[in-house]
Amino acid sequence: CTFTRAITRRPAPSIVDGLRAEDIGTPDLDRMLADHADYVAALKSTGAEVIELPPLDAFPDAQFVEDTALCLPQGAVLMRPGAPSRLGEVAEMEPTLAACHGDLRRIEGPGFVEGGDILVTGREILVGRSARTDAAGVAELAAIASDWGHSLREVQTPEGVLHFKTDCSLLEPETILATRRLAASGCFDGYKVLHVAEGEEAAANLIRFNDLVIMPAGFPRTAEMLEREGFTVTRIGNSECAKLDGGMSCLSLRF
Ligand code: CIR
Repeated sequence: CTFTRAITRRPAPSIVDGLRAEDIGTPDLDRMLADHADYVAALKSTGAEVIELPPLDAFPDAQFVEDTALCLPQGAVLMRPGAPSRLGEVAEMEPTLAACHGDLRRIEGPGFVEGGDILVTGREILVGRSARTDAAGVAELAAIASDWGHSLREVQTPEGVLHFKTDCSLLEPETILATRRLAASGCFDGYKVLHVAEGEEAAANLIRFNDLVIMPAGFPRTAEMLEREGFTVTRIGNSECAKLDGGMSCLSLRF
């Protein structure tokens, strides 16, 4: 949970064309930019350096940088997004990671993996198969992880949930916040699991970043539970990214 750097990308006017499972309204750029600025400020407030990349109008989901790469202490792995409109985001991220993150490996294909399906815990890397991440992609990532001394376990993202991490987050090396529907699958057996409050499933995608838990605003019961558990919680508006199925983890790469 200790990070010195993060990479973010400012949203572009093309967010109105971003992918979404269900249309619940058109995202507003000014509001998203204001929330994004709060998010970057929260990351910086912990003492980390934030590399802020410029908007990419050609890629309406490019602010969700997490899906383009996995950063590990040994190096970074460039992903291969299963969403065709997002494949090109990886090449846009590559120079930044090449400049600041040592060894650079990549998922070559034909399989696919998106970073949102990967949860790195204190003991292993969990990768959820999903509509965006397939068996071939997981196998390729497992080989790279093994080269670097990590064990990787394939799990299943629940049906109808975009990414594995849509429904879970790491709070401490051995403590996970999850929805009941995901934890019920048993994939976190052996970990300490805290559950988001009933009806607050969208609070499950948050990040522990240094001393802070950075979570979406509007989930008071989950926020209070985390505070009772001793975490310092910062709430960030997420109304516009939520219209594109995005949340706190999607908006940064952290290392
Ligand atoms: C997508 O469908 O790819 C974007 N609209 C949302 C990506 C969210 N990313 C994430 O959960 N890591």
